Amino acid sequence: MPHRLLRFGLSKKYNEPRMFRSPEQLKKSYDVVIIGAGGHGLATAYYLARDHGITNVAVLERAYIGGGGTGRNTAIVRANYLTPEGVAFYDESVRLFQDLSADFDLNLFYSQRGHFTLAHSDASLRTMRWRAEVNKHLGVDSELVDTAFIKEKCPHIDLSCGGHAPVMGALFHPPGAIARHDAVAWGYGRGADQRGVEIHQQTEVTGILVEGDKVTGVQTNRGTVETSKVVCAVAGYTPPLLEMVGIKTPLVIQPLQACVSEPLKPWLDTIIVSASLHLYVSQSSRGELVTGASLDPYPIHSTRSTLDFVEGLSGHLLDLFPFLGDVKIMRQWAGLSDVTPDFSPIMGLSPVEGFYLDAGWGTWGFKATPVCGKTMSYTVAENKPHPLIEPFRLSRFKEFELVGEKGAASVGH
Ligand code: PYC
Repeated sequence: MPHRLLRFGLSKKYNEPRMFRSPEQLKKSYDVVIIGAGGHGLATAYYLARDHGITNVAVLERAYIGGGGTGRNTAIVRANYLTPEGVAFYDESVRLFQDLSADFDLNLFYSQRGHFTLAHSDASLRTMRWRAEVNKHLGVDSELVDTAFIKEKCPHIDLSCGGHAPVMGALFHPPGAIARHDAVAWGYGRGADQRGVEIHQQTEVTGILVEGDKVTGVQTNRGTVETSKVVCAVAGYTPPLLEMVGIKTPLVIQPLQACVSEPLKPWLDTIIVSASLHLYVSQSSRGELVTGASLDPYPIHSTRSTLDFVEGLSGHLLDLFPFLGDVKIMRQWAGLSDVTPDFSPIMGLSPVEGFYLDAGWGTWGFKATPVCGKTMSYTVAENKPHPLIEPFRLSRFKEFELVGEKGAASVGH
């Protein structure tokens, strides 16, 4: 149990300290400026300070900590990807997640549940078998399971799926987990702050200064700072920042919607995903069903959620769990996903010296948070790509070296 709980929960002597400071002014210069105080930006700052001793770092956030993709996802953690590059990368993330509550001394409600990706057709069974084999080859625990096994682990499921798309089997990934997403950002933020990193909220980047082809500073609505290293970690807000430095990428921004139900008594221990039904669902530690669907099928910069989405999603949820008919949806929202053509991220160095990219997260930014922090901090400190992210370099698009990961998407986007 985190010691803080005992110290601050049981004694009047201690006031709970603030998670991080809010410095009043920007300094004249920083060794590194990170744009975006979501999980990725804060994790990069944390590991820069903790592992590389680089603490003269500012994290700039136009709104508030964790208010973008970090607070808008469905908090699923897994490593059962399709490509060897993706499996190795997300496996490291799962490993880091497993120790994070202890690292932070903060309860992230990390809960290992087991992750089922249901197959409703021969074609999808074939993909699940393929993923299971790649996973096992790389030491990741995944296997193809039959319907009896699914029913044993998730007794409430209707495997006939309303009679129109019977479940034929599944990819089962025991390490699949959920976590409290906001707390991940707070933990990284607090840890970075404690090591001297400055977090500046409500600080919008309005320009990036480049001389020759080198970064020299950042302009903000609160003044200009000098720096020779800038990390761009803003997910759905990436394209306007890239325009400031003249970098072109094939990113497209699409909304991804999700919702939660009213709290229910615990009944769903596992994470259930169906690509054919465009659905993923888990039950949080508060009892809410946390569920979502595919990307909205059009590029638009909006975080509004729609009635269409809840209607479609509820129909599919009822196909698998018909007894949920009277359950109320309490909240719904959308996040902005920066989607690449091969569904792998864009990470590492860029054509502008000192400008580092952490982008292209599409629908799996949350689960990559710790490994992004680890690999981006290494890349910035050493000015060379960490081996785990080398395949995700921007130049792969012109080199025709794509890392096709779409087959590992939870749902059919
Ligand atoms: O890839 O696990 C996933 C996921 C869930 C929600 C969005 N993506």
